[in-house]
Amino acid sequence: MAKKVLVTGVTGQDGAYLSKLLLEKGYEVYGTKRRTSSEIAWRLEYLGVYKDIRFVDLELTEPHNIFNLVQKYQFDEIYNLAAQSFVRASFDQPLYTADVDGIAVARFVEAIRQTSPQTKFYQASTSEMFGKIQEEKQSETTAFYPRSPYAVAKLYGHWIVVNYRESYNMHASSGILFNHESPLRGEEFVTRKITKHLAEIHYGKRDILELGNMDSTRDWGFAGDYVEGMYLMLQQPKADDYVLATGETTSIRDFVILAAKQIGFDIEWQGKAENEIGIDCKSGKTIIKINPVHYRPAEVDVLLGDSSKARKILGWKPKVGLEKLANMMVEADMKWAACIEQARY
Ligand code: NAP
Ligand code: F7E
Repeated sequence: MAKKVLVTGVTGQDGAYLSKLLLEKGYEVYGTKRRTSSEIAWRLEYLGVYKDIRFVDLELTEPHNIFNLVQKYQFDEIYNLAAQSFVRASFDQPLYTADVDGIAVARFVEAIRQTSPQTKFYQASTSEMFGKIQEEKQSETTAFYPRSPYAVAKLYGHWIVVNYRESYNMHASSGILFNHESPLRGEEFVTRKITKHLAEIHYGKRDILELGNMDSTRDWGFAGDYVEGMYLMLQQPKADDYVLATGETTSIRDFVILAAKQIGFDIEWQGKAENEIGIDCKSGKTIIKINPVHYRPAEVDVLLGDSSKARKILGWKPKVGLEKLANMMVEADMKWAACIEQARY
């Protein structure tokens, strides 16, 4: 009989890639949607799996939604990917973020403990928990120092998973994933914003790409690689926590240069801080400006992951490097921008 799996947040980037992987492995995939979800289909349709998902309603802030779902379906595995995942927004919605990204995790593990103890659980933890980094390369043993309400909420989710595993011997694992991107990345996140806006500028459909702090650096991988790591975590005899990362870190500015080059722009930077601009040398036009509205009250300056444990125990490693990742995103956004009425705007 096919294994039954629940993917919360199936309409998001990781949910789409993970559900495709699990369907290929023969799972019966249940995916959650909210009544308020506006465009539930586009990522799943892009990957050609929409029709294969069994949709169930779930609003994470409703405690009984989680309890009823866990009890009713007796899943073999649950991947909890649903979250308010935008760090900047968490500064404006700290309590909502705490509920969705923190307390809801406790609702899941408690529902599993009470009603479906055989269910294996994956929690989507994050490198944002390292925040103001305490070691040059961050691993499972690095101390956390969260720098946003998002990271604080995720830290609660992370520790409640550890606590339930240790208290009740549950198969509950936490993946501490560094940034991972794709053509399906939400438009509010910086890599996708860059590839999308530059593609629109190329086709004359936008004048300026506005950014915030270009000096922070991130360890960016490809989402398709990272969902394989999630799956591998739940196939282990014992649950544990694992970092997934590429081991390379790149500044926002360098990602802009990389994507711009792939589109055919040649950027020259002028000015400093809020007055910095990026000029396309070929056209002489200013196409990048700083808008301080994108600055965060507290920034995570550098993230650089050490995923040796996952590489050794799970046999996991990322296959797609940054140049190829940027290229995948640029190609998709160039297609969408060229044909704007079909694009996701
Ligand atoms: P995403 O694209 O923003 O997707 C988030 C998903 O959560 C969407 O399906 C969204 O549903 C759902 N959701 C949000 N609030 C909800 C609520 N109150 N009730 C039910 N569902 C809700 O995120 P992602 O990039 O795929 O990331 C997946 C998970 O990994 C998240 O937990 C994120 O925090 C974590 N993470 C991501 C990264 C990364 O670099 N991508 C790195 C580390 C950890 P709607 O479609 O209805 O909005
Ligand atoms: O920002 C800077 C910004 O929003 C990256 C989420 O998936 O990964 C993601 O969180 C950096 C920050 O991702 C803009 O200040 C400059 O330093 O793409 P981001 P994030 O905050 O790292 C982690 C691992 C998660 O868990 C999260 O769920 O880019 N930046 N200018 C900008 N960022 C945005 N969004 N927009 C700008 O205009």
